[in-house]
Amino acid sequence: MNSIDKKRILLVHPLGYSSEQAARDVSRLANVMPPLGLASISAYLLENGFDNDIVDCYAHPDSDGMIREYLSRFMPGYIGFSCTTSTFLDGIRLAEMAKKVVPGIRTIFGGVHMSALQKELLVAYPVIDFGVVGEGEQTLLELLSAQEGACTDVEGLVLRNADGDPVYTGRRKNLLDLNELPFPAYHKLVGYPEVYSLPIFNYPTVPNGSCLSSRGCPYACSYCDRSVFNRTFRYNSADYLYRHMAYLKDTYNLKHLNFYDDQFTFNRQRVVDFCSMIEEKPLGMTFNCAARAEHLDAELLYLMKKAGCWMISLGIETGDEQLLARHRQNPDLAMMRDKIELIKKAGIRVKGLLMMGLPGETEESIEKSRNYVYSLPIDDFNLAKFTPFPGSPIYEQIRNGEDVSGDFDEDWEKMDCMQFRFVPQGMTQDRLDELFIDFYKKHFQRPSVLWGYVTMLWKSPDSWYRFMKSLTGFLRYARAGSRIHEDSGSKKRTDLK
Ligand code: B12
Repeated sequence: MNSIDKKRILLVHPLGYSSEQAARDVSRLANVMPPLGLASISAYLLENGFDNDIVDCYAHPDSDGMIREYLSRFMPGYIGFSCTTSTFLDGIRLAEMAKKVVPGIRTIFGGVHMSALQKELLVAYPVIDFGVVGEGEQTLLELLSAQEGACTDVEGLVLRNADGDPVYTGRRKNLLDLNELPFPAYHKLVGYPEVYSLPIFNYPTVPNGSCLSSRGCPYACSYCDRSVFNRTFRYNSADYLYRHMAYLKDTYNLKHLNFYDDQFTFNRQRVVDFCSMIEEKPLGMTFNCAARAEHLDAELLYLMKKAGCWMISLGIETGDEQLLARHRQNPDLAMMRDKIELIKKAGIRVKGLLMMGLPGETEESIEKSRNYVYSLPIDDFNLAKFTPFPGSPIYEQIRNGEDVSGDFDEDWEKMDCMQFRFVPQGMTQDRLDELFIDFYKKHFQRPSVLWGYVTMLWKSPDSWYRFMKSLTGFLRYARAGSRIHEDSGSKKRTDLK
């Protein structure tokens, strides 16, 4: 039998539920994005002499066999999991499976859920050997390079001491210069770019992809988990960003990119420089990004449009200003409207990002929100079901009893923003579901909106093709509302302690 290869790690992005459910999951039908955090770690480890591969179960739902086979064949010394809250328990299941296939393998968990709950997870789940808090590149490299027993020197790590109690070595003091990172190891993502797809009606052309050019966000909204990057903002230079785009164009022929940065335009000068580079040496690509309204102005938007900006997503959250004031800084809906109009004037599409069911939400606030959204010249919106995620300020307040404005059913596997796990006082889950469906239904019944989707026939023909292919899934979701995951038989957090 082979011996364990301590210079190799398998990196896994768990699916979060069964592969049969994946076929019915409307969010998967609409959008499959590569795990860019893992791809970045992979590239960094390769550059530093550690062999690794990635299994993305989200893109390849039936991956258990693939993981087993890899483990038996290569006997890696480590297996790493990247988990959000909803995928964490699936990661645990896979970690248990890995320990059976390779008994000496060490399991490492990273990503938002581990960064938020840290030691608590090592207490509850003995199968986890190490947790990585915050950014993974340096911490993982140091962990894999450390001599047995010398891991307590590695910053950003949760591990067990000699008595078996979890200890946390604390946040990393010196973070990476993002301009020194190699580009993510896209070649380690099996089927890239074809198996990945941006949300329907969110892109003009194929092949397309997603990309990151910064990390973090300095704001502190109540609902947002900031435990990986804290309230920092670090970014790739305009030059790095240009080279990254050019690389994706030359290597994979990508024609459009979606930047998933929290705040693409936070550093204005960087975007100005990037736009002039594109103007000087066009790449023939378009792009989308997300921004905060405060960080947009007419001149910048004009430059962005010239550089190929196709759509900007804005976090509107709710159209009830009082409710907004309770959850984020600068709750100015008039300013939001002005900025949306500026974006439209520049010839760029606008997508609004909204939430329903925040603490303090009522029938009246939902009505206000709907009226506000329908009155805006936006092209598209996404309405998420508010979920208090570990690591977000509101989660802490609910957990320690400071916020008692609703009932929270903390069932990790179901915390995917597709179901109301938090029900504000005075409301019921059924009523929230009705109002949620109604919000979308009335939107789609408006002639201007329907016309907008018709124009997508020539603005984004591939979207229509995918939409028609997945129509039965979407209709099932529309009929069943949030119930699509209700049969997952998942365990509640409280059952697991
Ligand atoms: C892009 C994105 C998506 C994409 C794809 C996600 C993906 N495949 O990775 C899409 C749109 C599909 C998506 C879906 C969802 N998302 Co999302 N998404 C993001 C977003 C904006 C960027 C993720 C990213 O690439 N970050 C950049 C990389 C560099 O960071 P990273 O992934 O955290 O990885 C670093 C570290 O965490 C660590 N690390 C990560 N994994 C590992 C593994 C190991 C072994 C180690 C050592 C280290 C390590 O090292 C990495 C590099 O430094 C984040 C917000 C954010 N800014 O991070 C939200 C975020 C991750 N999403 C969130 C949520 C809620 C969701 C959904 C549930 C919502 C929904 N219904 O759409 C689903 C769940 C999907 C799933 N299967 O988990 C929350 C997660 C909260 C939580 N506790 O679960 C976040 C944090 C947003 C927020 N602030 O609320 N998402």
